[in-house]
Amino acid sequence: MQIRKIIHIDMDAFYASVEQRDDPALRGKAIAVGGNSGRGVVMTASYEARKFGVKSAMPSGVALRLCPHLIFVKSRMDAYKEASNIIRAIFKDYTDLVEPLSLDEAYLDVTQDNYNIGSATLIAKAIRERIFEQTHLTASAGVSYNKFLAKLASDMQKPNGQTLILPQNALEILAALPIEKFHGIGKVTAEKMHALNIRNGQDLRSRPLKELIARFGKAGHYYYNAVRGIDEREVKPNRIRKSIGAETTFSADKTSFDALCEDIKTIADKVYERAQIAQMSGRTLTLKIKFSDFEIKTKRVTTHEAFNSVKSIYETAIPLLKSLDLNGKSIRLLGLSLSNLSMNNAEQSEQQQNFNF
Ligand code: TTP
Ligand code: MG
Repeated sequence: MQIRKIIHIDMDAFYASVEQRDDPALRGKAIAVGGNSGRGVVMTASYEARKFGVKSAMPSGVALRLCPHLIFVKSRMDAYKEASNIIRAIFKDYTDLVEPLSLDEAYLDVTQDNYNIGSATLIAKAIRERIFEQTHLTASAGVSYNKFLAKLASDMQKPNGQTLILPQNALEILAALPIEKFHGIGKVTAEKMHALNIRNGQDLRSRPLKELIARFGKAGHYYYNAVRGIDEREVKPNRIRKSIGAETTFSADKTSFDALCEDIKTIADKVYERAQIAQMSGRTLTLKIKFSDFEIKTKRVTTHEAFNSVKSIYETAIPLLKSLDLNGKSIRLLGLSLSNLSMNNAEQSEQQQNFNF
């Protein structure tokens, strides 16, 4: 098997850097992106603020106590998305195997790059230079032979740095690594490990697979491999979603219009829930019906405004169902989907983002 070449790129103090770029008065200052009202939290802090201990997810009140001259800046999701689109286009230029993890970071598999450059180190350098030219923002990169190590490496010389972890150095680096720095080991697991006297990679490596699985379930297997520098996870390019839908195949075919309306309600609920999770809404609603003889009919409608409630989906779906000539034919499947999708507005995605971190 060929050794893979993986790059992990992560922008430096991303939201804060965008704010400092766009407002010269903020440059060189301790700033935090986020609200400083009662329940506000710091989304990210500039490196000047980090010196005082200000960090992501910290309540704003705590941050102000640590750094009284901290300047709070309201987030501007659109500006971050714009920068994110630019960096993603740069990544795609070098390889199709790009897996974004969030707006500001992605894995790239450059085992075979589009330009036949052949060196992941050179590619990472070129990408960082292009990012700076096109966005005036800096990025750090990690280069290694798997995702786990590439991600670890990108954090080792932040900001504006690049680190290579070669197979022959991986074990030594991992042995010395504090357990809470392992990607995939959260706060709770780290505490559990501390209680078991596992404090660094070396401690973790001394534990048998059986014990790790018994203590941590499936994740135990991942930890066991990761600490040995083994991580076979592929770089998976995210597909662009074209539609969000749900459908039901009935256990017994149905003919009653009223019964079908009830089902539509349940399906509309499901579709709306999925759209919420994806933070997307669509302007086209499609109803799909499969008859008992497997004939399929669809009917769709496109509206000016996106469907933003279960009610709007349901109330549009019912006339669609009516307009299909059912003629008492029995139906085995009913489905609804939204297409013509767009991302929900900035504030909503922002809230969602905070949950995700
Ligand atoms: P990160 O890459 O984790 O952080 P960062 O880019 O600000 O800093 P670093 O130089 O250490 O990489 O996250 C990227 C952006 O995601 C960050 O700028 C703001 C946002 N974010 C939140 O909104 N809440 C959070 O808890 C975290 C960690 C990040
Ligand atoms: Mg970052």
